[in-house]
Amino acid sequence: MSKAKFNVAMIGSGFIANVHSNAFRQVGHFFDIPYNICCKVICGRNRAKLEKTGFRWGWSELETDWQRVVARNDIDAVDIAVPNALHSAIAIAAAEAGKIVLCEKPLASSLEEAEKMTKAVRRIPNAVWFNYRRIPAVVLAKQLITEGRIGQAFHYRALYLNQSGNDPSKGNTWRYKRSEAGMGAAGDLLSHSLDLALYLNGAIRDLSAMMHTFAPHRDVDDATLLLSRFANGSIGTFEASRYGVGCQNRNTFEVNGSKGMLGFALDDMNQLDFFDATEPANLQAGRRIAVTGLDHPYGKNFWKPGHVLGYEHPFIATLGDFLNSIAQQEPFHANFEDALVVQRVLHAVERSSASRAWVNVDEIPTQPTIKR
Ligand code: SOE
Repeated sequence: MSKAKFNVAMIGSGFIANVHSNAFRQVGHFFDIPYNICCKVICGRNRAKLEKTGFRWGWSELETDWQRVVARNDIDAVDIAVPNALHSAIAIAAAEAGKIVLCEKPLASSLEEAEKMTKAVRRIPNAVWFNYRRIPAVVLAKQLITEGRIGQAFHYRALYLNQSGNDPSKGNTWRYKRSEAGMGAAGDLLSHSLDLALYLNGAIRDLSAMMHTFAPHRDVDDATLLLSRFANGSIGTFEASRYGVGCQNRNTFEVNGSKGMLGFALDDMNQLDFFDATEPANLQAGRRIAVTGLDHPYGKNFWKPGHVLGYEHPFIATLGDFLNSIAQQEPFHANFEDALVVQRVLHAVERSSASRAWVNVDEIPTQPTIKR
């Protein structure tokens, strides 16, 4: 049966555009999708990067003007993989042109923009690339929590550390400029930890945060730490830093509950630690589950049991699930609404750090970003 053509436009040609391009190329090999994905046009400001990424992944056309791309009537979906401050203009224009919209995280460089974007896409399929939600070990953690295997949650603990901030060669890129990124480690790393916490442990009610910059003259946070209270009664600690020297991409979470504990580390992404406190005391011990079996999440999509996955596979799973949700007209997560909740928490983080006070996430006005 010939599949419907699905023409994709990618806005962006940097690191994450390569990861997304791989997902568009690979998704049909691992997921039964009713579409014939066509990597139609890639768009970027930097010609050399555009050609390199475009040719590497076999994009049919190169373009330097995103407005021309979203106006085309032969494009079904627009994928936004550019600096955060550009997300809103592109997403709103693509939505108004009736395109399906995928966007990198964080959704926007301010809460105000994120609200406008979410309003613009409310009638069209939309997705945000919170890729870590679809790591099989993370999906298994969600299943165990939903089944009540850890009981009432007491603590949620998250870390996201890398060492890019301490690298002078990196200091001048868009990620370190407020005008292009909106935030630093908070937008780039903490947003991932918050999305996972909201997915696994539910809503955050209030928080107290500290944003800190180590590099002189830098106008974004290098590190952000926060304490939080969740609606389910548990308490949380989060630390995100680009000065985690010794950590290349350390993304971890732990949950302690009345019946047990769960632990995950991206460094060991195919494993999940589970402690069952309902076992007889003399038999209790932590176990490390290899989440690569046929009965595990996505166990039938990728390789045979015991064959491990890498950083790129959750992106392929995100796309596979999104395309099938479009075909079946079913809701998809993480979408713009989910990312808006993350943006609201990030906004509360910024306000709490500036006021050095606890902030209730749902009571904060959507004022424009405040000066720290
Ligand atoms: C930061 O270095 C980064 O590339 C993030 O931007 C990504 O979102 C994360 O997945 C890996 O680290």
